[in-house]
Formats: sequence, C-alpha cells, structure tokens
Amino acid sequence: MTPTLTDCLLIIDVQNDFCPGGALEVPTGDEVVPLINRLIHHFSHRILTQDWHPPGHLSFASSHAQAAPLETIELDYGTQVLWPDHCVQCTRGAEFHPALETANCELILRKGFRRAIDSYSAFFENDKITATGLSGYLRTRGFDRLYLTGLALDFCVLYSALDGQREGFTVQVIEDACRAIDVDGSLADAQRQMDQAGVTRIQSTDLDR
Ligand code: VGL
Ligand code: ZN
Repeated sequence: MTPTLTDCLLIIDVQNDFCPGGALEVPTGDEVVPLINRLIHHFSHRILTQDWHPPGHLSFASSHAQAAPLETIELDYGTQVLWPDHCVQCTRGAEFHPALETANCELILRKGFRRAIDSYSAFFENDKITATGLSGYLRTRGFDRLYLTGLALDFCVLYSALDGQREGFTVQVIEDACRAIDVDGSLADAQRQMDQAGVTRIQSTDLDR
C-alpha cells in the first residue's frame, strides 16, 4: 500500500520513560523503534506525541498520601490510574528514544501538561472535554486516515484511536509497531474496545500489499 497525501502516521509517546529501564517501562517498548523508523520513511506525513507532565502531576502516585502506583483514585473527572513519576518536562525520561528518527516529523504534540488533568489521548484530556487541538490541526491539513503506532497500546494508543475514530478519522492501529503495559487484562480489553469502535487493527506487513 502506498500511503496517500491524506494519510498520516501518528507516533505515540516513544519516550525513554516508556522503554526498558524507564520510570514507567512498557515491556520491550524499545523494540518498536526500528519498525517505526521504517514507517517514518514509508509515510509522507508523520506526527509525534510526547507525554509531558509538570512535577507533582496529579496522575503520579507520589502526589497522593499513601498511594501506590497502579492504584486508582477518583478525581473530578472520574477514575484515574496512579503512575510512577514519569515523563516529567525537560527530563531525560521525557525525551524521545534516542534512536527514533524524529527529524522529518511535522508536529510534536505535547499532552498531560495540566497538573490536574491526565491526558492519555492525543485528542482529548482524560476529562473528555479539554481538547488538545489535534483534530483541528489534522482536519485543516486535510488528513483523513490515521495510522497509529507507539506506546502504550492499552493506554495512550487506545485512547487516541478511539477519539480519532469518534472525531471522524479512519483509524488503523499498526499492532506490531506498538507494545502494551497489560495490567489486569488491559490489552485484551483494548483490542475489544477498538474492534467495537470500528478501529482497524493491522500488522505492518499489511502495508506492503
Ligand atoms: C501513558 C500511562 C501514563 C501512555 C502515559 O503513553 O500510554 N500511560 N501516561
Ligand atoms: Zn503520563
């Protein structure tokens, strides 16, 4: 498949903290880098997202007394999973994996920078109201089909895929270019939710046809 000018590759959160040795490591998260680099050269348009939290972010377990990572709490906007401190602005953990070829990507969309709201999705923060502006950007640029890759499949990739589809884009998730955290069956649940929403799950080899 030759990507058209209205196809866009979205590379979600391929950052040091989500790779082995990072603060919120996704098992084998770094393995997606060579494949995503190939996809970067295959597509004509590419966008990166970057999880970008201020110190003391409300999604950090350390911001709550007696809370441990992976516990959940109720915030104004609903249930929030608590995470280890990760992707703190201007730290090495927030930088992209050093081997990721970011140079010819057109936009870096940062998210999760409001202290009191987490943002898994590249389109809407976790309150489901606060927009990141990405829909407007993509529409204005004339993109209609989005190919999602990156970390983590069962959180930021999932939420971005569901919102992208809801916003009227055709969303395909390239599964072998993603890795999951997989807590409490979250990977199987993510796959079910994507299927229900009409998000297509493909393998990178499907693009060669
Ligand atoms: C993510 C948990 C917290 C992700 C970001 O990129 O999937 N997960 N922040
Ligand atoms: Zn985060």
